[in-house]
Amino acid sequence: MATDLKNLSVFSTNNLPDISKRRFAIVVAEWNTEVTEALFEGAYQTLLHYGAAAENVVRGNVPGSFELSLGAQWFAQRDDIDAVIALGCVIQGETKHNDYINHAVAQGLTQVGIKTGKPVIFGVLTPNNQQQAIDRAGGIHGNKGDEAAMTAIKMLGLQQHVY
Ligand code: DLZ
Repeated sequence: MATDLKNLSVFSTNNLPDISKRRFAIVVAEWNTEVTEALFEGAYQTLLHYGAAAENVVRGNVPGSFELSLGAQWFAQRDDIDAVIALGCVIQGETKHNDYINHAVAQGLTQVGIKTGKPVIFGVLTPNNQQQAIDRAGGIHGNKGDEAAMTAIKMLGLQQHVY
């Protein structure tokens, strides 16, 4: 028997919240800047497109993706920041460094979100090569920076619904 949804309080992420007064931090890794700058541009323009005020978006660079977690934490701890978007690109090399960095930053960002109770978005590309990265930073597979910003907006909507 199908569940009767009429009396259920359902939050759909199709209902985007008003973000005109919300404050965002975008943390950007400086490795593979051709890619991370495109991710930043996508994230920033998406926030503006959906109503964020330019003065409510701050940016902080970190040396590499491994440093995204701490950079994200410093912003997320600020009372005046509602959501953090972390952007990086870790390209697979001859060694396993990428695995270590990817796992560390995924876990680190997860912890920052849980610890601060704020949306902390994983906008890190983990491609096998440069072309795969370019394809996902404004290329044939879209721009994952846009998606990261949309995810932040949707999580703020859910947070508003829950609280
Ligand atoms: C060391 C390193 C390497 C080899 N590759 C990348 C990469 O592809 N993408 C990236 O964002 N960062 C890389 N890094 C730097 C590390 O993230 C980190 O900055 C250093 O290990 C110092 O902690």
